[in-house]
Amino acid sequence: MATFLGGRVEIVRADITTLDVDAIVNAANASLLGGGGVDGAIHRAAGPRLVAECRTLGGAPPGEATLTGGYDLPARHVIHAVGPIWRGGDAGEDGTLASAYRRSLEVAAEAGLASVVFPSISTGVYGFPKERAARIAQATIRAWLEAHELPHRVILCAFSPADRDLQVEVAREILGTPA
Ligand code: AR6
Repeated sequence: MATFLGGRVEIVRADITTLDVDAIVNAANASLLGGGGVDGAIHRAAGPRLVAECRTLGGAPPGEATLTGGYDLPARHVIHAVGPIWRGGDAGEDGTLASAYRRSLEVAAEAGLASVVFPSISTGVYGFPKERAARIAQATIRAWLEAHELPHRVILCAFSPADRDLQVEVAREILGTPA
């Protein structure tokens, strides 16, 4: 585990569905009705009551984030963030990805949540380049934390050791040296 920004940001390698926090962020699609990747894993672990709640939401556009319960997950809530599909980089993907992180943090703060975990949104099925995504994620989180008290703790959850090393490398470059 690496921590930085005064201990408010951590980088861990884990299956996000196992983490006991106030909210895990889901890399959802615009239907908010589930899919593959981390979305599929979260829905499997949360049980059928999650998709039942999601059906009441009516979907969300890319860059948005929506709060639901966590049901059978150890996490109390799920924040469903819709990232951009990578189309080569000239279709506003960077701004949409930053918005997905920022809106997730806004939703968490509005709900009074202290601890939030993010997967690397859009870097799987949606094809966003991983290093570029890590820079956007970390810069957006830093800017948010500089201006807001909540959440107290933000965790970047990498699914593979290589993804974890990449996040630590990016943190070293742009945010100062992680412990
Ligand atoms: N824990 C943590 N991270 C994970 C896990 C897990 N259990 N499983 C995968 N990842 P992706 P996207 C990582 O494809 O690119 C779905 O079908 C994975 O290694 O899950 O935003 C949705 O319904 C990668 O780094 O999401 C959408 O249609 C990251 O999570 C679409 O995929 C994101 O990969 C969204 O695509």
